[in-house]
Amino acid sequence: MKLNFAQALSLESAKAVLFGANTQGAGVSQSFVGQTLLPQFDGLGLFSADAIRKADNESPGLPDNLRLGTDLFDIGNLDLNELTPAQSIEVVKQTYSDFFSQDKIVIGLGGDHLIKYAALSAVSDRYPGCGIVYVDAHPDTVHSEKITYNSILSHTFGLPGLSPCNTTIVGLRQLDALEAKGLKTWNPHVVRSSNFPELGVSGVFQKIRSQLHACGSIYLSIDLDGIDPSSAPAVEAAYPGRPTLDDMIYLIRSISNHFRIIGMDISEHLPQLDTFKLTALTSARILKEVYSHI
Ligand SMILES: [Mn+2]
Repeated sequence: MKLNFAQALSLESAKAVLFGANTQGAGVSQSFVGQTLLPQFDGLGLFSADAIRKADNESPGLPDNLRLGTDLFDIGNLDLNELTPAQSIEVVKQTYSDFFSQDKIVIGLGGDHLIKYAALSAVSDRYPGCGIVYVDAHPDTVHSEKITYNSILSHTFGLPGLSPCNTTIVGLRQLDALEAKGLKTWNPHVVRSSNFPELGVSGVFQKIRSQLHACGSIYLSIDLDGIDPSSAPAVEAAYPGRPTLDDMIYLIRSISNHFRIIGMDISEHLPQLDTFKLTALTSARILKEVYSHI
């Protein structure tokens, strides 16, 4: 399946490229919602990227600046069947690396948290010193040898080109003791969910801008549970708070005005829970907004 909005005539001529990667293997949280759904994922053979494309194709809409999708090319889904988690990470990393080396903006739709580590590994190689805006209700800072949903940033901070001082976690609102310990150890920048009513979304952007002032480029990594469940309910570990979709649109526009967004990923969409397709539509809107500013 392809996203109808993506209308570039060829990959070569496109400025931005979109792909799906249904990575699986980062584990599931204490809610166990994902654990009960995973076998159905396999049974349906459903890429969550396809659920996002399908929702947007059925209910299309332009980004705020009305830009058409003529510079966006959709290559479809990567074939990760039968691959181990480590092999999947390598294939996704290589995909990001190949397109980065062609100077394209790279947009990957997961899949679970493994897509984040794969993408960030490629960012580290190609864009050392790049800033990371990491939208997530959780810090993912647990120390663990294995690459799991709650240890992604700990592993990311071990990559040579990326660092906590160039990273902002946006929307933080749910931490257990282990995550809190890891957060204290690594000490990345944070914008809490509760900062949104305190600062307003423009104040939140100013905070991000000053936190990441040393970075020219920004990579945007979105765990959908970081978005307000009113905009993105179909996730395993939903927890109330901000940013909303409109907050995200404002932040994307502001970040694009002051930095260069080099790519993004969106992960953790559970189509089986997406009764009204709000989460899919939110995901599609976010990727179109990012694209619209390149
Ligand atoms: Mn999360």
